[in-house]
Amino acid sequence: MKEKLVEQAYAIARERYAGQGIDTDRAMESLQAISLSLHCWQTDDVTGFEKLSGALSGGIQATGNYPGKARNIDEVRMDILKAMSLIPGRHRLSLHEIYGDFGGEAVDRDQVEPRHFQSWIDWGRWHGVMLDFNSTSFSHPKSGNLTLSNPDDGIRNFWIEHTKRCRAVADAIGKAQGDPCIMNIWIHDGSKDITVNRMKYRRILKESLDDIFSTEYADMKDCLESKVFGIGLESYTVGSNDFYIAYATRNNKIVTLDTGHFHPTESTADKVSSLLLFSPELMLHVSRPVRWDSDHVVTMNDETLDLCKEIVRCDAIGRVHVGLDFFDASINRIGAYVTGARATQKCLLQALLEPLGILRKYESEDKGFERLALLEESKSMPWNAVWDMFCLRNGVPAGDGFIPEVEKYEREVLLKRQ
Ligand code: RNT
Ligand code: ZN
Repeated sequence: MKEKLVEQAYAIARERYAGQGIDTDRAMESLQAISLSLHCWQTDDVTGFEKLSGALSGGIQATGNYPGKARNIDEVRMDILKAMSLIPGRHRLSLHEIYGDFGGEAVDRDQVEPRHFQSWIDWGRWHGVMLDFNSTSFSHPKSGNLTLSNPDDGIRNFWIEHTKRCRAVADAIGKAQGDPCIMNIWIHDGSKDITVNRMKYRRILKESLDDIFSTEYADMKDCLESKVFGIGLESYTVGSNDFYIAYATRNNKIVTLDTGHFHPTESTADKVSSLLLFSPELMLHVSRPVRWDSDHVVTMNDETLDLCKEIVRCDAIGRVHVGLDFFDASINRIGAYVTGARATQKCLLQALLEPLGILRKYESEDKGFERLALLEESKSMPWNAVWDMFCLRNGVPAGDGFIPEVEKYEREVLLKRQ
């Protein structure tokens, strides 16, 4: 898009927002300060670099066979940097344990050490990318249906050891980057059919977590992610929403809300204020469920908009870690990152441009029609002109200008990977 056009449109938008008491430059500054935590696993359909890596398990699925999937650590890094070059702002990268730099060695999950992430730490420092972390309980011969909640001592202890080591890795990362590494724990544990032992597995999970968290770390933060069900584990999930909310509030841990992990008409946005009243921080996995937790690329839909608006309305930008979590193997994977990340940022920007002062005044005066009407009018305010200006100021393509860039990368890099 022509710079001149962006500037002209922005000048008009700034004036219109000023009429509602909104400073567009300040909104852009706030957006600039929000780092998304980009998930590394869209590059290669959640495969990772383990020597003996098996099929994706744990009730999650990446469907599609689009060419160009990253095959090794260098390709993942290259692809992430390409995606980041088309997303305005500075962003973090969230690694799963299976993306360690194992140098061709077979390093089992209970053997992982900070040194396996040294090259990531160096890479992050070199490129100015902060890292976050995830333990990996799926896609392993010992994954089965139960990991941390497994009554079998051998299997459970294996996963306890894995998760403990992951926390040590996260702490080492956090220390090295001088900023806490946010570590997420999601386990798939559950049951395909009716269980008569709901309490038993949850009690074991509680005890495993108590053991895992018995070490205090200064440079990492723990997050716990629930979900409703996984494929092949439809009847029961040990780590349910209730379980983790109770556990996290009692133990000062952070809850991760994945937007694909609730019943289809349940609002993730509505959960933000409740959690923030009892916990200082919150972690998000922004995703797009289509009929199930399908992990489609995030779009600027009502759910994502509502969620972002809620963060701003709660005045909680600094308390919420915004991670992305989608993996679509049926389209260009770099394009998937750029589209999903930009959609999330567009939602955040619209939230920051909301005329909250006026809306709240209407509400306090019981002016329901006026509140509704202004909310409706806000939808067609020229936020897109502010977005284009934000891109311009960040030196990334405005509008759809990133599409040819992704296509060029596909031609020159991705298609040569066959
Ligand atoms: C799965 C969870 C989890 C994973 C990643 C790979 O349903 O959303 O966050 O997507 O850990
Ligand atoms: Zn998730």
